[in-house]
Amino acid sequence: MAIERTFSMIKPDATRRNLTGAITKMLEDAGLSVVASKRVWMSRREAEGFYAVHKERPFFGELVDTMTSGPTVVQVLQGENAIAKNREVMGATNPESADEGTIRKTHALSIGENSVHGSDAPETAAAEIAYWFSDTEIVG
Ligand code: RTP
Ligand code: MG
Repeated sequence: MAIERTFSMIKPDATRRNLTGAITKMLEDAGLSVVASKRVWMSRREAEGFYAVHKERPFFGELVDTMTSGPTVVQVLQGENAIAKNREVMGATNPESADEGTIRKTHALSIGENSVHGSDAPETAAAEIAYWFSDTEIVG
């Protein structure tokens, strides 16, 4: 199986509750390695650009408000099948539907404050990594 990289975020609802370490441990315990990591307080412009694909959705304004409400930890994760594995560990978007043992079931507050983000495909992973990191910031 191929070694992949994916982009992950620990969202403001989670950094605010001091869950950066607990969530990172769940990712690492699943076999994913953190090969880049930094804490950012994103501007509205950065959040709108990152989530541009959702700009016509009714929840877009709320999403940007939430993502600019505090610090986010942006990370690049590396491992076998990293994109799918990360999404498995994250659990469903709505924590009420997420499986037991997933990050969202364990820690998320609501569909909006759902603690983590993870890329959904190789193309989005590459674009999202490049949005937040330069090549020299990623150390595999
Ligand atoms: P993500 O992109 O954050 O990893 O999560 P996802 O694929 O499971 O969810 P997606 O459909 O891409 O939506 C992106 C984020 O928007 C927020 N959202 N709010 N209020 C709502 O109905 C609603 N729907 C989505 C969530 O925080 C979701 O993670
Ligand atoms: Mg998504």
